[in-house]
Amino acid sequence: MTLTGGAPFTLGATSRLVVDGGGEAGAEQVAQALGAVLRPSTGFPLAVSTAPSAGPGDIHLALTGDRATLGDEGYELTVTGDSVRIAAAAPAGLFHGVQTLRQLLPADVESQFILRRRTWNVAAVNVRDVPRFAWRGAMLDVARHFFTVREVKEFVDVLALYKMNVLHLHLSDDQGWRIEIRSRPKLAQVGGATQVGGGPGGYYTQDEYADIVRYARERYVTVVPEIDMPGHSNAALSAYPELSCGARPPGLYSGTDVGWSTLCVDREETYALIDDVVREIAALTPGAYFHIGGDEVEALTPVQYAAFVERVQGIVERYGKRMIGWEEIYKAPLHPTTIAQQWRGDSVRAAVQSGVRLLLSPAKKIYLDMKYDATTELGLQWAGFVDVRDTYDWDPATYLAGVSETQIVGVEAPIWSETLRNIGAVEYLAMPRLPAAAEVGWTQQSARDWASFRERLATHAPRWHYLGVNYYRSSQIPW
Ligand code: TNX
Repeated sequence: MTLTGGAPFTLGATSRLVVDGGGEAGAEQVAQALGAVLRPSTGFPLAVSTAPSAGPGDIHLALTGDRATLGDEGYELTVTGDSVRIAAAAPAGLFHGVQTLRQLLPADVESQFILRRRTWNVAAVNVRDVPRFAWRGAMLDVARHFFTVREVKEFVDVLALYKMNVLHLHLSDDQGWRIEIRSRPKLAQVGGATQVGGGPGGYYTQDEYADIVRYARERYVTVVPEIDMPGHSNAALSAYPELSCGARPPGLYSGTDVGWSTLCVDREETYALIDDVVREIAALTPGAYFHIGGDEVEALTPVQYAAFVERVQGIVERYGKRMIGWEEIYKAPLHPTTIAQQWRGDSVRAAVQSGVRLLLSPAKKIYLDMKYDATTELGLQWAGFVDVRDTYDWDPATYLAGVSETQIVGVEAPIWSETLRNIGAVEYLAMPRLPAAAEVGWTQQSARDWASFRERLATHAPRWHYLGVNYYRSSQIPW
């Protein structure tokens, strides 16, 4: 980024959003999205135009960026006294450029009410911005507590604001099954009927899930669905008890113990059910990945576990998806297209040796369900306290001995919801650590600096106030 020192750009009543997208629908949608952000606060009409030339006062979105240097997600932003120009090779890059433009405008731009006397200036600047990692995600556990479609969309809005591009939905666990499976209706109807603490739970119909996927996609966020197996499966077993061969009889569970449940891996019926589930969810999911969980299985032998994971990898691939699983899956023979999601870090080197790539979610750094400090009421603390600096101040490329940058697909911040009963509680733990995780995923290590980050982060609080996003006022940040 270079501040050129020239006169600032001023958005005005006659400014237009001019799209040079070669007829590509995505580019025009990004312009509409920008208009939707700018119109309520400025009160300007900001007409979207596909006229060939942008004039003074216009914001110009152009798909003329160089794909070789910008990829699909990078962008160039040029602000002069005359105009704003965002260039990218693909709509995703334009969308990211738009998020940066939002941040360069005064925080008041996020207001839902017209602020007529405000001046809408943007400093003259040249930005060239390309993500470090391809996978920059957050996981929302909708199984321990259920979150409504509206709540999930609010969460997607926050991801999009920080250029995160993956929403991993943890759709099943011991306490709840959260997605309709038409060939196995009891999974959701019976298995979705409770949550931690015994509330009503809930589940997404397939149409609702598709709606979430579409909403996320419009914001360049890919949904990765997770069905946790063979453990964390009590909700499924309470719906279909015949698939259990465990010591503990399945029934709805609203506690928070882990490790005790498992599908009966030696029965063919189990794989028939998994086939139905993977087939239906894969058909609703445009993204390339299907997450099979695979974590914390204490009720199987290592041989049983490995054979199960290998067989499920085949099912996932039969339905056109690549498998991802929590790091324990390295114990099975994996294909190089499979991803292991590191979280404890004690075992993943073996996975890398088999050619598998890693998604990094080290609990001590980016488990956003950990308490900030001893006074935090929400959250857990098994991995220790995690304040903003812990989430920010580490380098994925050097974090694990024997694992280098090329073996890492990216970083993901999980939010487990044992203690989180609504999206306001999720936001309290996510913010302000989620923007820290986003920068770990986006920005080259050489350009990252805690002293700068904390100053920049502080300026976002007024934006969160306007957006209605809850957050924790960490004492590490000069708010
Ligand atoms: C471990 S991380 C789990 C989850 C819990 C979480 C709480 C992982 C793969 N499994 O079942 O919700 O800790 O922090």
